[in-house]
Amino acid sequence: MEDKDAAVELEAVYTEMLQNNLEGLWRMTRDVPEVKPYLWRWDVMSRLVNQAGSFLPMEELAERRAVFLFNPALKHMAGATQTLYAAIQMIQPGEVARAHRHTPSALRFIIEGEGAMMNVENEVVPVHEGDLVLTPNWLWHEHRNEGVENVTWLDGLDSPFVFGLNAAVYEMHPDVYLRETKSRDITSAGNAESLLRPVALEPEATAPQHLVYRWTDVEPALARLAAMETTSPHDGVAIEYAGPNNGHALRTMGCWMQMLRPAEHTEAHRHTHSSVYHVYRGSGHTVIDGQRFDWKQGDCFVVPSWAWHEHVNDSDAHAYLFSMNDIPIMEAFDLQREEALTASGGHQEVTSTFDPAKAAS
Ligand code: GTQ
Ligand code: FE2
Repeated sequence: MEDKDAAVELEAVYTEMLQNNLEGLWRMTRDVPEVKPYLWRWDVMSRLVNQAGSFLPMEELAERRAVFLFNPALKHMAGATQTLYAAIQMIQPGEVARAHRHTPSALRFIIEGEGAMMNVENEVVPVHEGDLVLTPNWLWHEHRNEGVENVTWLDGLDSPFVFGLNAAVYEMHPDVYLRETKSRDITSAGNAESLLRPVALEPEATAPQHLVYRWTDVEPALARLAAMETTSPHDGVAIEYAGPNNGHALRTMGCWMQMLRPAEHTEAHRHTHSSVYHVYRGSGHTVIDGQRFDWKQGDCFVVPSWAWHEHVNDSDAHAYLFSMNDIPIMEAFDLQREEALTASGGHQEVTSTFDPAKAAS
C-alpha cells in the first residue's frame, strides 16, 4: 500500500517536472538522429537537376540551381550528415548566380562542363572538371557560365553545423553582382606540392590559404604518392587539399582525393568524423557497417560517424574518390577517435547490398 502511494506520488513528480520543462536524467531516452549510410546515383541526380532546370530560370531559384542530398535520418534539415551539406548545382550558359555571402563555409568540386567562372571576393577563377574551389565563410561569391554547355558541380557546406549553432547569417550583395568579371587567374598553383598533403602524414599548421586546387596538379601528386608508398591501409593513396586551418582547407571542413589502384581493397576502420564522398572517376564498392554500396562515376555516398567502412576498386582502372569531412570540427574540440578493424584481416562480413530504389524514403 505504501509502495503504491509512493509510485503515484513519483508519477505526480514526473508530471510536474514535464509541465515545468524538467526531466530526470535517469528517464532520458536518446533522441539523436542516427545518420545512415546512403548512396545517391549520378544518373538520377543529374537527370532531376536538369529536368528541374529546364522549367526554372535562375530568377525563380533562390539564386542557385542546387538540389541537396538529405540523409534519410535528417528529413527535417538539409544535411547529408549532422555537419555536412552536399548538393548538385547546375548553371546554364549565360546565367549568373548572383553574389552573396554567409557564415557557412563552402566548397565546390567541378563534376562536368567547361566555361564556368567563379568569383570569390573579386578573384575570378575559370574552373575545369576536377578542380576544387573554396569559399571560406563570409567571402562574397558569385558564379557565371560564360561557356556553351551546362556546368555541374558538387557543393559542400558546413551549414548543418552552423544551423545547429544558430549562427547562420546571410547577405545578398547590395550591387547584385561583383565588380570584377575578368579573370586575374589567381590559380595559385605556383607550389602545388605544398597544397596537397599526403593524408598519411601529420598536417602542418602553416599552409597558406588557397581558393583553387587544380585537378591537373592533383592527379600527378597522387601518382607520385603511389610511387613513394606513403599510403595508409585504410585510405589508400590519399591526399588532403591543405590549408591554414591546422592544415585543413576550411575551418570546419577538410577535403580529400583518394586514389584506389586496380583491385585495391582498403582495411576497415571507423572514426568520429563523418564524410560525404563523390566518385570522380572509376567504379567499385564501399562496405559500410556490413552493407555493400556499389558506386560508379558521379555517385555520392555518406560514411556516417563511427561506421565501419572499407573501399574496393572492382575495375582494372584507377578510381578517384573526392570527399569532404568534418575532421577540423572534431579536432577543434578534441573529439577525434578512431578504431581499426583487426579481425578477419581488417575486412567486414557483407550482410546486405544497398539498393537506392528500395532505400528511398
Ligand atoms: O552556390 O553559393 O548549394 O550559398 C547552398 C548554398 C550553394 C552557393 C548551395 C549556397 C550555394
Ligand atoms: Fe553561397
